[in-house]
Amino acid sequence: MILIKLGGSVITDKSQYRTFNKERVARLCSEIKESGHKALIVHGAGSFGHVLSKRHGIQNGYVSEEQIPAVAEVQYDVRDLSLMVVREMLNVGIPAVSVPPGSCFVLDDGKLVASDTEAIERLADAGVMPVLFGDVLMDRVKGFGICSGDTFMEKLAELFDIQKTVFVSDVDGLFTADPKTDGNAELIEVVDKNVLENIKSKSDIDDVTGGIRFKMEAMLRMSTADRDCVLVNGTVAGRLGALLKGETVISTTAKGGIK
Ligand code: IP8
Repeated sequence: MILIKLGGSVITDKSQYRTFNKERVARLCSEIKESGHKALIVHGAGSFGHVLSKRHGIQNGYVSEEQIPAVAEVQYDVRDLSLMVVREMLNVGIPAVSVPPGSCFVLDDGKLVASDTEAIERLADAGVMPVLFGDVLMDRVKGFGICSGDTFMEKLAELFDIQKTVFVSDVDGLFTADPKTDGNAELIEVVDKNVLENIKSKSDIDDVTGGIRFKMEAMLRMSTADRDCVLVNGTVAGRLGALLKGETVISTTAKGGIK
């Protein structure tokens, strides 16, 4: 089984509150279906989650009563988004169900507590793919907080037998610098422990490099000796499908784990 995160930047317009990219999601679902792989899908929140969460400081936990209606609004919005994603999956013949993490799990001082995963496991075993997403979760210490889809990727990779994890984003992969502003930026095709060490040991680490290091670490954490983690651009038609079919595409692959 392949574990795929459809990033919020791909499935929504992140700059416009609640803007769903229906055509793109439909295309990505077709590419997944046509690959013939069984896929477990997680998706990001994009402009359905980040705009209001930021405005009301949801990620900081409870500060004032004023945040409570926003907690409900954000949960409504990401559920709405998830149903739209699942509709596109159903349309191409992938049996899937949206599983709102905020209704199943809690946080403990920002850390995910997902002790009861039986429903998710039984759904997947039956072939009805559970779709998790970045959501607002109640927090035992802070009242509430945000749990990113990336955290659920890590959880699902522990629970299921996953051959490959794929992050579908709006960039071609990880670069040595920001390709939008630096003409010398080069695509990093393969990331392993040594590449990470190399980046870490650079004395002139700037913000961009720091960002790359953080992403590399996250991707390496998701990779193991026998499971790669790939970052691929989902805005380019056919690229995810080609990757899933085993073709070589423009992307960054993390290999070998972090330890
Ligand atoms: O887009 C964030 O999830 P992500 C969830 O996967 C919210 O990082 C509610 C902002």
